[in-house]
Amino acid sequence: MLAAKQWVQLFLGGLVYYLCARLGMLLFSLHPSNVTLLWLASGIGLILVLRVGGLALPVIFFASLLANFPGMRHEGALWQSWHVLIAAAADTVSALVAARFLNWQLPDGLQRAIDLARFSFYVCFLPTAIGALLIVLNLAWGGYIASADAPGLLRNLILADSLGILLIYPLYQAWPAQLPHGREWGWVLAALLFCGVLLVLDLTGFSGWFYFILPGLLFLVFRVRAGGVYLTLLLIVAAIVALSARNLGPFRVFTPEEAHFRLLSFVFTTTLVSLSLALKYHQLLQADASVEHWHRAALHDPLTGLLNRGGFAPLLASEHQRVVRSLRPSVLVLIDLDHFKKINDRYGHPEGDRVLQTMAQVLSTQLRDIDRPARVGGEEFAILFPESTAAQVVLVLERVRQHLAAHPLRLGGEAVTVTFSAGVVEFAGGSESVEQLFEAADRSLYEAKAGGRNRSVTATLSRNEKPGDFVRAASSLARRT
Ligand code: GH3
Ligand code: MG
Ligand code: MG
Repeated sequence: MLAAKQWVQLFLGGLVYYLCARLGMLLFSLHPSNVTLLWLASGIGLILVLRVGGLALPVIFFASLLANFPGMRHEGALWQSWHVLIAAAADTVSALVAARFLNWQLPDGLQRAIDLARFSFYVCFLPTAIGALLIVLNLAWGGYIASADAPGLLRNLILADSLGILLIYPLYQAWPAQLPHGREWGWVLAALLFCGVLLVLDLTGFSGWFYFILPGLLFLVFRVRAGGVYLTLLLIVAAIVALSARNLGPFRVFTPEEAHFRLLSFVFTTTLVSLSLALKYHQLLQADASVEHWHRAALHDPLTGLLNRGGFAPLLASEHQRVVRSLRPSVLVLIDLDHFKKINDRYGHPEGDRVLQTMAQVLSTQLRDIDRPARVGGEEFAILFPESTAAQVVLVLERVRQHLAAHPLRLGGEAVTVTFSAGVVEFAGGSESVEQLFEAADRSLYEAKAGGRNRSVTATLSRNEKPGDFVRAASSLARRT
């Protein structure tokens, strides 16, 4: 059952639909052909279906029926009602199809510029083409139009109905959050005034100036919230179409001389608008790239290019969560270089930096692709080994040691072998927290240092005991100097 509020919406929606349809026939219809150039009712129909669902369909049908009736006055009363029924059904079907296609193709609505192509095709073109085809066939069959005029009418109906959706739906979506605020309304009024002046110029014979509404609108796009632009657009389009329907304004029949100026104004303003959009797009891309750059910089260590502590912590946290689900163990290792102060003291800080870079490089090349090393302190590294056991990782660390031993660094003309101590902790979905994992690895690292350095010590997390209660199994490895 619908709530009272929805019944009110349904009634008001039907009323607005009827008024928009009548407006289309009275203001935007060409004489004497009666072809409507702007059909805002299609946008209202789409919104009605989106808001109240299937119950909107009889309302649209009825409103369209009422609106169409006077426009299709014909000799035979029976024929008339038959054709008016089909026209109303066509309007109803296209509203339903537009709403279905919108939910299917763009469930979040029209959010990004890139969505506009899909929106134009699925929500504007296809549904209105179905409705327009029904209407044109119906009109041709009823003898309202000559069959030779049918293709032209079909084309105009599709455009007029699509335009209704293009003008109404974004405004609906922008309401009320994206409406202009405070001083932005001033820009909206200025833009409307600017367009009004151009229209008056056009009406007084200065034809062609009208195209300058394009850069005017573009200026507005970069000044006010989207809703202000949509509203301005709706008013301007309605004004142009209403004037043109009376062979007035910028699209009346004109002289060849006027045509040349019109051409120049058109290509000039189109160039200006396209250039401006391309520049804006370039600017957006640059802004994106810079955000990406700073984001990366915030999570990485500039000296080694490895993740820093801030980049490593969320990685460990998400692996910890994953392990809780999969129950396959992973390993956290903390590494601290041995007697690193001596290297700095003896060879200088820059050489010390070079040792850190080499260490990072060795870690990156000796580990699997899925293992993630990070520099979490001065000469401290953390490594996450997903889907591994402590025993496997201790062997990997041994391999790193052998590599370092086999490739001494040349510092100040001397060959120096760098060694490290490591604390290893395996976790497999126990009740320990990420902080407790770090603490456990840190304690094992301390033990490795105390035990003589250049070794790995494994901490075993006890599953049965309270979190934070660790049973440590020291697996010292043969020490090589
Ligand atoms: P231990 O075996 O007990 O770890 O001895 P250690 O000398 O390595 O002692 P400790 O870990 O306390 O010393 C770390 C040293 O690392 C101190 C600091 O000068 C140096 N260090 C920290 N960050 C950097 C850096 O970015 N570059 C260089 N070159 N040295 C750094
Ligand atoms: Mg240290
Ligand atoms: Mg150290």
